[in-house]
Amino acid sequence: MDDENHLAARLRAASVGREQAPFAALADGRIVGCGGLFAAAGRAAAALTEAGVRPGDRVAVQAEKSIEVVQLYLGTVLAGGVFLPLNPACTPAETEYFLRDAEPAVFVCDPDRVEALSAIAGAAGVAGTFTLDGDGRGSWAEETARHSEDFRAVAREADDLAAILYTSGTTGRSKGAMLSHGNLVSNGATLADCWRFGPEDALIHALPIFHTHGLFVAINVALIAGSSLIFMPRFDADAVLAAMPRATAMMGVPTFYTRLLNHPGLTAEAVANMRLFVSGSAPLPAEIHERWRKRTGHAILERYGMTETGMNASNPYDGDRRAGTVGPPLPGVEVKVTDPATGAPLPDGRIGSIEVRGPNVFKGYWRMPEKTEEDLRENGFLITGDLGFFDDRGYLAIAGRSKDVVISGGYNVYPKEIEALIDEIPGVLESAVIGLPHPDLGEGVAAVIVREVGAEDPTAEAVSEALRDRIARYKQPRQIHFTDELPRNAMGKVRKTALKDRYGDAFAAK
Ligand code: MLC
Ligand code: AMP
Repeated sequence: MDDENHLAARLRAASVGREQAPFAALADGRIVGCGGLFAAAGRAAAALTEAGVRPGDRVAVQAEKSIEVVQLYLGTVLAGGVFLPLNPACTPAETEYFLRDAEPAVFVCDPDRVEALSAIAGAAGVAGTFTLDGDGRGSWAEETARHSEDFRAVAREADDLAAILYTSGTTGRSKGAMLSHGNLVSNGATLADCWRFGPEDALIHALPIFHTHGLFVAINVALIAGSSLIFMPRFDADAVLAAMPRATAMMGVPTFYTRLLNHPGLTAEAVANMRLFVSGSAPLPAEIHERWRKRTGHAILERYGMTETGMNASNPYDGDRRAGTVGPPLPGVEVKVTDPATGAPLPDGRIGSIEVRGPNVFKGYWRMPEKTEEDLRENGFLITGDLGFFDDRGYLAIAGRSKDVVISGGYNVYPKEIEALIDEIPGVLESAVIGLPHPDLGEGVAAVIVREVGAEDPTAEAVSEALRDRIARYKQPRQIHFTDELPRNAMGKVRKTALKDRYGDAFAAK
């Protein structure tokens, strides 16, 4: 019945005739079946339509992780809307920007925040604001319960938008990456196939669901393959280990693997039922890969992607999974390494700019044609902002980033955004925000601040206080250093590598 909705048809196909099969085992013991999942999605779609969502309208959701959010995602797809998930850790000011920029028809948020956010949503022109808490309760739940599950999917083609995911930018404002039905179908199907997902699989899902990794890589792959999820509210090493005897696969950021290695319960016996561990969103240190292999007998499969493209490259399911590489390009995806100055392709072994083309590459940035033009070449190649090279076997290795970004526990933090806020604090002359090696998070956010001449304020505490309500917690510097002067190159640009060298072991030393 959703034949004409490109993404919905693909996400539901494996459930047809398997309505009783489990889709998600929840932390409270409830099991949501495939039939129940799509029945709830149908009700959500009907409720969205009644609330005024028309094809192409955005549905913004800023709620704690719950299966109801997954149902709302699917309901949005069925209704022909554009799903717009937001991190619940965002401050009201950050949320206001997203709502004003995306102009959603409907906004669903946590009941605890509705007072602060409904005025903002109203001012941004949102027609309907509803609530949903981490237990699936709230006005949105009441709204959907009134509707029938029999919803005829709205027709949507491969080129139509299915989602907008905001990614911060190296220069100023966050950009909404526009993903089409075709982008999500092609990437989900390719990954399900390459990683051999099928109805026998139970995937440990401990990632947040407002990003590509937890939402599209994990959930779309599971749906397309007819696999089930062991659905956890967040990552907790004890809970993940306890689930492993019932699970066959896990997808995680490197911090998951670092933390599990620090847990005495991680043994070869504990993972005996598991067939696959996937890592991505940040570099997996080769040392972690090696320790994992020794301890469990499994080679973690590392892959590489980004919000704008979904996944681009993956180590093989069969064959050598090489530590420190992200494997060959995925089938149907072209990856090339180019000279950053000229755009000319470089020979294998040379480090250059990573560019990507394929059915997975997004449609551009929402209402920012000039930004789209900067990154997306006319020939369809996206300049990722990552640096890398192909090794002797055609495996891509990520060597660094040309974009100024810190990846902390799998979350991207853009220094520019934080520097601008620090520079506004009285007594601050200038600042530089950098990522330093962090034993748990991969990189930790640190700020280096130059006070105005003669000033003894602000203190580190005062800087933290000034940032507290302005940016999400994960973006806030975990270390603040003061210096007399920032090192600069001949062009006057701050030499962040020099600062990284200077403060390099600051987190390790703690
Ligand atoms: C939480 N905190 C973080 C943080 N996560 N700080 C820095 N970096 C992070 N990643 C803060 C909290 O605000 C809190 O602050 C304190 O740290 C402890 O919070 P917590 O809730 O106990 O943290 P925890 O649950 O342990 O979270 C850590 C984590 C989580 C690594 C498990 O961040 C996580 O699940 N990350 C995954 C991110 C992800 O999915 N990325 C994919 C992006 S898509 P305080 O002060 O209140 O104590 C993408 C494309 C691709 O990149 O290729 O996949
Ligand atoms: P995001 O913009 O949040 O989607 O993050 C995407 C970025 O994460 C990429 O551009 C890379 O910099 C980084 N990334 C994702 N996977 C890997 C990986 N396996 N190794 C290194 N970096 C990665």
